[in-house]
Amino acid sequence: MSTGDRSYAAELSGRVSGAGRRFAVVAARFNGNVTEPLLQNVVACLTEHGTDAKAVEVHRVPGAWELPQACARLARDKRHDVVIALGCLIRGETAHFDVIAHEVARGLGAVSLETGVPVAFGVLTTETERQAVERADPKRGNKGREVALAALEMAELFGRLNSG
Ligand code: RBF
Repeated sequence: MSTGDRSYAAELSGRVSGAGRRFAVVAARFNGNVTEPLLQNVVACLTEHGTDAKAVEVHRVPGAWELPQACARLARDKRHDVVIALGCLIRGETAHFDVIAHEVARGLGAVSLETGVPVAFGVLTTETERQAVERADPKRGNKGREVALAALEMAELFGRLNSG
């Protein structure tokens, strides 16, 4: 596994089921050469694990800054088991990188805690574009697959907890 021992992907892959689950995916258009492969691999992983393709709702926002806003709107509706946020911030190219990255992470966490709907965090923060492209690449970092597996696990956990 290219993501190393710290990753949960190998443990979860093929062992979590998306059957009957509903997901919303919000992808930032900014750095689309990174976020589009992330999106494709999220959708592929969800459907490979039994999620109906029609139960995966995809939305796009201009940039990472808008992710918490759109995720909050979707999570409040309570129509999805998990909301998945996808974006890419590159330090070398982004003025105020630390401020934006921190605010996006804080905002997405707040959405989940305030709505009770899990939000999966698929926002890459890298030093260079090359690192970001590598992490999104299905043959290398495959972070899209990783975030989808986290979403599947959280859907199962909350499904169990919500049904008492
Ligand atoms: N959005 C991203 O998703 N990734 C970025 O690296 C990024 N860098 C930005 C750098 C600057 C200086 C500005 C002004 C915006 C950037 N954005 C980026 C877009 C941001 O998330 C948002 O879409 C816009 O600021 C409009 O609200």
